[in-house]
Formats: sequence, C-alpha cells, structure tokens
Amino acid sequence: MAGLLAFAPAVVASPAAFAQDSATAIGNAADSAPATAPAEAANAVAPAETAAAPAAAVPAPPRLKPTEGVGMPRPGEITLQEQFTDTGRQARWIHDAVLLPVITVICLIVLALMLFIIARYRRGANPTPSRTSHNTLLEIVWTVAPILVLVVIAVPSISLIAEQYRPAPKEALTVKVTGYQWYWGYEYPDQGIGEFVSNMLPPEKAVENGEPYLLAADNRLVLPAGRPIKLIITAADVIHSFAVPSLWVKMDAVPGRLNEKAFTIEKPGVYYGQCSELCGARHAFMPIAIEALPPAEFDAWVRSQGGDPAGNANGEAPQTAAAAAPAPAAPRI
Ligand SMILES: [Cu+2]
Repeated sequence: MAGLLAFAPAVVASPAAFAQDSATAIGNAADSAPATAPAEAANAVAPAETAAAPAAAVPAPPRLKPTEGVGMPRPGEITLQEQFTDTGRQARWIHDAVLLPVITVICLIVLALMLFIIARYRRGANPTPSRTSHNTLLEIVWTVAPILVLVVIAVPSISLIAEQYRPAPKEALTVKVTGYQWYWGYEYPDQGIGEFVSNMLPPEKAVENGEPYLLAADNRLVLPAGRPIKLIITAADVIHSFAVPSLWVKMDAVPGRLNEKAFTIEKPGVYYGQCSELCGARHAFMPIAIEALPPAEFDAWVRSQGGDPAGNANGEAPQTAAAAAPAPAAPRI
C-alpha cells in the first residue's frame, strides 16, 4: 500500500501518463488528488464535518492479487474466457453447445456434398450433364432446413438478449463509468465517492504487482461480489467501450448518453478488460481492472474512501448543508 502510494506521483509525472493533463483540464478534483492527498488526509476531515460520516482512517482492504488465467485471457486460448456472471455462463453455453456444433455440422455437410459432386459429376465420369433446372422437393428442403436451423439458434439467442438488457433491481449498487482519452473514471454517487481515475500501470510496476501488463490499472473499479451492480456508462470526449470479457460486459461509452449495464459478479476476484472501441492513439492503453470483494470488505473499502456503505449519500448533500457533503474520494493506489 505504501509502495503504491509512493508510486502515485510517478504516474502523474510520467510522460506515458500525459492523459492526466486533460483530466486536470476538465476540472477533475479526484484526479489531482493522488499526488498530494493520500487516503488518510481525505478521511481526517470527514468526522469533523458531519456526524453521519463513517469513522476516520479506515484502512482499505489489501489490494487483491489476480489468479493466473482467471478474469484474463490465457496464452493459446481460442474459446471464450471462463465466465463469472449468469449471462456470461448462458452466453458461453450457447457458443459452446449450440453455435459451435451447428456450424461444425453444416460445414461438414457442405464439404461432403461438394467433394461428392466434384468426384461424381466431373467431366470424365459424367460427359453429358443433366439439364434439370427445377426440383420442387429439393427446393422446399433447402429452404426449410436453414429456417429450422435459424429457429434453433434464435430461441436461446433471444432469451440471452432479453437477459442482457434486464434492468437492474432497485437495491443494485450504482457506479458511473466515464471513458476519457485515454483512461477510465469511476464514481459512486449513492456512496458519496467522487470520481477517481484509473490509468494503466507501466510494465515494471505491473510485473512487480504480479499483474498482466496492458491489463493492470493503478486504481481499480472496486465492486462487491454477489450483489447486483448497475453501471451507468458514458464518455467525455469520443466513443469508448467498456468491455470485460469474463463478466460478459461490453457496452459503448458515448458522450452525452447514459448506457446501462446490470450484472452480478459470482465470486471475488480480479477481472480485466479493455476499451473496445477505437478511440484514438492510446486506445490500447486504457485497461479496465475490476476488483470484486466480498460484501463486508467492499463496505470497508467504501468507508476507507470516506463513503457511506448504506448508499444514502445521494441527494442528501445539496438539501442539508454543504458541511454534510461526503468527504472527497481518496483513490486507493
Ligand atoms: Cu477508449
């Protein structure tokens, strides 16, 4: 933790992280915070301002270590990543048990027919070709068969689409995700945690952490496992796409528009993703790292950021008093 904190100024100063400049330019207070204001400083003012604020100096849970090959691609992998959400399992089942067998059988049938025709009706074996131009039975078969195949595929596909767009339940944790050129910003409005930004770790730091370079990020998106989550996804400059393959999440982040994605992460762990919409020069260098914690540890993390785990921060601040506003978020790095 101390090592990571020490690292924060280096990120800001590093030429590779020039994206930070634009974050400051748009007035992102949380962005400039890491260089000077560690978690302790931000928390220290919280109890003095409001009685409702959680206890000060709550330590953040230790940074979770990723499991090799889980929540990230594996070398030589040719199928979908192992899934950790309901829709992900359903989608992977459709891919593995429906689409792959269907496409394999169709390819083999077509290949066999072609080989048979090439051999049986070549000029040497069949010097006077048939002049037949219509065969009603054959035409019905080659029209009906593809329709049946499409119906077989459509039934599970349509139910998966419906499942993917099912709105989040009322008690879901809401996180606002904003895409920037070229990093992500995360904000927890109901918990009163202001936006903090997430930048890619440089190679030496990723190796030191035991994390995959190009996927590891300094400030992770921390979420609870086993609780429904609602992401509100948008962008501040150009179109990005928030994609985490092992959670079956891929949603465009469009400026001026709020897209929503609901899911529940089945078990704690670190899940990696990347921006998946070509968004400029450093498109490949704005990874997504999600840290799913057991609910109790997630609540502890929220407290460590000066937030309210009960999620009552939303709307209270402007109505009561400025002093009741939650303490500013101090990114855990
Ligand atoms: Cu992007």
